[in-house]
Amino acid sequence: MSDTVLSSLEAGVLRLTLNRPEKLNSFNEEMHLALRAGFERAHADAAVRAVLLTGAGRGFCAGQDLGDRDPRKGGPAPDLGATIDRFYNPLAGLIRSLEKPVICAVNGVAAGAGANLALLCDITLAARSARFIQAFSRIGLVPDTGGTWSLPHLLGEARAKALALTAEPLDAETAAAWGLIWRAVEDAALMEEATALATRLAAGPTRGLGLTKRAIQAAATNSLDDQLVLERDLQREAGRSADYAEGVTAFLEKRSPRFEGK
Ligand code: LHQ
Repeated sequence: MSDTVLSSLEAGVLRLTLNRPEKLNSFNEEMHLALRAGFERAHADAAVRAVLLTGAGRGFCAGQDLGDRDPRKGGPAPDLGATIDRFYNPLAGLIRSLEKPVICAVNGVAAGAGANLALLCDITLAARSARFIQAFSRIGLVPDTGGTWSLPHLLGEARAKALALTAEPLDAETAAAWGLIWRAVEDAALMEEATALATRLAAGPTRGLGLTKRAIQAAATNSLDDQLVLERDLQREAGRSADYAEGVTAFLEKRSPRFEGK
């Protein structure tokens, strides 16, 4: 497996670490394929009950590796839509459709597609020194990797447009105060806190958590009536899980539950 993404499984948590630190973990083709393989494993492997995504070195991810497409080398204009079809959109789909919690620990600057990758995860924590930059407008591009969806959904149009049009860096504390991410954490405490959170969720009733993720995501397009019907259907499914029986039994027996994700 490529070392552009480091992968390890511990206590049900699949840790995926973007690992091109000298390029601030910007995406080349190899790193795209390695990250996709990591999320495909998360889908397929029942031993994976949560994913923790982070970056090696001082950055989280600086988006697409711009060195891969040097216009000074000439040739026809690149088809960036094809790159998005091939890499970014399938990655977004894998993260959103994974019915297991995806925690993101933004350890440093997150720019372009790197920023929007972090926003697609389920719970995003960031080191206080981290910055979120919608860098696209600096090079004449449009936010991708779901940015034009995540930003207005999470922030409303006014802040979404200002961030995307100006590409001004947003610090982690403001990102948390605005509701763009879950929490800003002291730099030295980030990985410990993110790992503890991922480990706690991985030991939880992960089928129910996965159904909860599906329900909340569906709310973006559903009416309240549709959502009420969906909640009923998912609750029916959750109610048939072994984890629900264990949760209620443990409550009645006044002990901690032992969930198995079944
Ligand atoms: C990089 C990069 C990088 C290569 C830092 N590439 N080397 C989708 C479809 C297809 C194509 C186009 O793109 C997309 C989606 C996108 O993501 S578009 C947006 C692409 N990303 C950017 O525009 C961000 C570019 N990077 C930056 O603006 C800065 O590096 C930031 C603000 C992230 C960090 O600034 P600094 O902390 O000052 O670090 P630095 O600029 O000195 O970078 C450190 C090294 O990393 C440096 O290499 P060097 O050899 O000089 O030490 C950079 O060249 C390299 N690097 N980002 N995207």
